[in-house]
Amino acid sequence: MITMQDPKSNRLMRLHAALMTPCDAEENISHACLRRLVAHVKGQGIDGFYVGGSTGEGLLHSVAERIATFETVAEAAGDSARIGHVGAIATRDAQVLARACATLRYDAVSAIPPIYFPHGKDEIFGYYQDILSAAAGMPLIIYNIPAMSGVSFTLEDLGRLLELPGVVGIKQTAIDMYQMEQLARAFPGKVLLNGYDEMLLAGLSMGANGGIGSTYNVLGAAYLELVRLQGAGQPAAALAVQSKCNAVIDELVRVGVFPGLKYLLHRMGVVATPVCRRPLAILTAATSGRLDQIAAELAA
Ligand code: MN9
Repeated sequence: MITMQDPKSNRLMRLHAALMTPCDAEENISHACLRRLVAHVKGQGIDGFYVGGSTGEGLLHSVAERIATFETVAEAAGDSARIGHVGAIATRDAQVLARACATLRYDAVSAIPPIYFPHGKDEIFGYYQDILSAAAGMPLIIYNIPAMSGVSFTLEDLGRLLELPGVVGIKQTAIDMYQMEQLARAFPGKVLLNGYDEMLLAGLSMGANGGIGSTYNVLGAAYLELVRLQGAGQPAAALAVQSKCNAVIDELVRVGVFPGLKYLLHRMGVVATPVCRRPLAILTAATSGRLDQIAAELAA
């Protein structure tokens, strides 16, 4: 187990894989492959799971499917930390999901802001309060991802959210490293998780005390090494590891990150198909760029 910057070692202040959700050829969730993937991620030393987020295609699943995924990961993850992503377009769905995570003894829940409708900030705060009240006692991590949610939180907005009883931290998926540092400075006890893997080193340097990432599914050991090197005061060596990871991320971004990761895991023999739930793409040998070669290198 790694200890991040906080010596008290909060269970949430670590690297969590934004877990993919494997599918069979008909786009149904494959729970057998999901268990295999959890074991694969743990085998790399990663002992935290963020379940049903963007990477997990949670928003493309029904509420019942999302709960079934939470259940399988609860069984498969052992002692690892578990955060359930419960964000939804409808508050009531998010509440049902939060209750399920509470029943399954997840460490925390997390949620994107409500999407599609252009809600005012008060409605968004109400949504988070409703999630907190649905699953009393569940710690909540705000998922700040302006590029995909369309919601831009100012530092003041995030501060207001962090003051709600039960809000323990933020998954900060934003390129604004200034805001990362401002959050770390203003809220030193809070869980601050870096969301863009390609900037993990920058995030840690600007005060993040952990991370959540899609590419931890395949590069988990490398990121753990990066964290170790950064903590040991070896920034140049940490940057070399970051650059190695980013060469893989460059290729994933070229073909589409989530379909690309599914394809990689498929080619590595971890999951049975490269299928994502539509409208996400399904990559083939013809559309997967250099991923066959990268899969062979990662599996070696
Ligand atoms: O959860 C992920 N965020 C998104 C974190 O996909 C929006 C990241 O892990 C990215 O996939 C990754 C590649 O850009 O940094």
